[in-house]
Amino acid sequence: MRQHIPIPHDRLLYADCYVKMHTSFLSDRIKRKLRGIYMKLHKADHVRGEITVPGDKSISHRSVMFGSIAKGTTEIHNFLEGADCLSTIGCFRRMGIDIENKNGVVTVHGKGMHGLAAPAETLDCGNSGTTTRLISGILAPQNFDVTLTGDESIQKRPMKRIIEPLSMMGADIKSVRGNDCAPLRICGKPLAGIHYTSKVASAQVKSSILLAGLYADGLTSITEPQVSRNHTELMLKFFGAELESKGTTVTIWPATELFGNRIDVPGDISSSVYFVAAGLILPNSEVLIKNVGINPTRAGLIKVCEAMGADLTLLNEDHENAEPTADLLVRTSSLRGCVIEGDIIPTLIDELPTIAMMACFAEGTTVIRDAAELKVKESNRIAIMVENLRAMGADVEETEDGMIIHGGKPLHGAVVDSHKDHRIAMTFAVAALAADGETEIIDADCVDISYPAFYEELENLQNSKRPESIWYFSRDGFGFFL
Ligand code: SPQ
Repeated sequence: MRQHIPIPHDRLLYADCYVKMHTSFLSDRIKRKLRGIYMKLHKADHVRGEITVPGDKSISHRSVMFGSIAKGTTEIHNFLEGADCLSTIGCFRRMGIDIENKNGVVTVHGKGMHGLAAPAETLDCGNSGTTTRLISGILAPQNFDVTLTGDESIQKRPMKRIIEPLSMMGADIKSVRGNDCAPLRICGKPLAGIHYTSKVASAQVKSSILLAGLYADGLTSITEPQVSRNHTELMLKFFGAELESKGTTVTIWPATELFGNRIDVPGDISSSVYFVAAGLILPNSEVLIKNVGINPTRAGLIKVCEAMGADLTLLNEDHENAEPTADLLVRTSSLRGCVIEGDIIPTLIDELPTIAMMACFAEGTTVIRDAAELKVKESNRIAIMVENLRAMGADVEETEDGMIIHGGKPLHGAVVDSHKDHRIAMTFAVAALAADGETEIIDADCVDISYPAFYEELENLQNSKRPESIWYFSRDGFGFFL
């Protein structure tokens, strides 16, 4: 029930505190060290409070990359200091770009489109597919040679999807082991524009081609089966590039210069999904997630929550900037199953593991299809989700391109393997709070890839107070929820 009564925001109703993690008596530093080998979680009574999730990973990567090849300074506020984005910073520093990281602001001193220097050693992209694929598009047209690699997972992820179109543009890019995976050897060459029709809706493929197209002779365009996230298009335009998006096709004109700018990175909707899920499936819960990016090419989660009957409200919507934001207010809900397929899939691809877990707590059946891309992420996210959900007692089937989840069966604690995939670890940390007994997550420290403070923040919400009133600002005026 929503009431409009003037109660100051700082008057909080204190709830009982519950400490649910075995390790809660340890300092955060020691907890982080132990996490790789030891993370046990137990059922929680609720999650309550306010949270600000870290900056968007996709936008953080792009702001460093584009800032490096732009002229002048790019100041990045709310940059995500996760391992993936730090890998991107590391790569550009090795190519002579001065990048400062002080007091939460990353400053990139760009050297222009032809200012990168040949790195003395192999570039290490760590665990980051975004770094590997986008940087390849920037490196293919340079006048130096370079080798790119990454961790065990990156060396298994498919790179043919970028090798093929970049080669069509004239690039000399090869998989060193001949298996279409990293390490990649790129010998810089002049490129020519092409029109490419991609078999997959992938922002990484699209961005790699568009970045190469910035340097190419003539127009470059790409058509995807569905529209993937458009952060590259929005940010390149903001930095002065000429692009046009029509339906599922994006065209880029060659550029002579980009210009650095200030970037305010919105909170990552892919990091918010864990708190959305926790707030919806745990009893007596209410979570306000502040300043989340709701770019329509990323916000499929909101539509699915609606279809599942979730109590999710968007507050303080801000559409002033190219990347719109809102606060997400979620409350305990009776969820129902739904079908997730087609064009919506690229807009929630990274949220699907968590949505699949949420579906276990919904009445009825949830069908996820057209999501075969999940198999080639940091892990095979279909197989791993099915394996781990089953270990916790869920009724779930693996399909060629998704999952079928029969909800309503209570979950119990189990040992679940994250396979060093950050999204799997975070999904099962939330599942653990809603399951009976104890859940142990193997290689739980992989959350550092995108959300280093995840476990502490999840724990805080279990101990947190219920915000008595939440101020909001919407198109209809001011108000607050009680
Ligand atoms: O960077 P990486 O490792 O590929 O990260 C993931 C993730 O879950 O964090 C995928 F594993 O996100 C991708 C996302 O799935 C980030 C991304 C981007 O920034 O352009 C786009 C998506 O991948 P794709 O292949 O659909 O373009």
